[in-house]
Amino acid sequence: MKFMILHGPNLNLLGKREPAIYGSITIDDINSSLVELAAELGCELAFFQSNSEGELINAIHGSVLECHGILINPAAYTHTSIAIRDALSAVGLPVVEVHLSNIHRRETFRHISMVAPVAVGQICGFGGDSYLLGLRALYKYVKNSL
Ligand code: CA2
Repeated sequence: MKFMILHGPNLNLLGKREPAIYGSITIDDINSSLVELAAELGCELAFFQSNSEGELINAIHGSVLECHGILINPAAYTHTSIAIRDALSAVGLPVVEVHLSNIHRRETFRHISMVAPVAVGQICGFGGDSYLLGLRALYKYVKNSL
């Protein structure tokens, strides 16, 4: 089993800017912890981060050839991108949406997710652990549907 891990815009800055909001964890720390978990579960991962909506959409399209599911933190595109939602819906792979922060406790514009209706589920508010919980959930979901 292989899963695509997608990180949206500005997540490359994690741990380098605004630690008061997003903590000191970096995207490399998150990816390393996912690699460890994947070894425990016995699955493979592919990683992609982009600040560009189109590049994220191309990565979603590419996932269908080699992946069984997508774990995505669409970052600010969560709240705006019908194009990313349409791409996820079009490829038809199971999707788990994750966020470091609890988007429902923040500004009202973050309460809406374009992606959630096409995802199996959403995990938010647990910092870097949101990704680990999300991978476990996605792995189990796919395993149960094979
Ligand atoms: O909590 C999350 O994971 C978010 O997806 C993060 C997004 C935000 O727009 C979403 O509402 C919730 C922002 C990612 C920006 O990351 C930064 C990291 C360091 C410094 C500045 C931004």
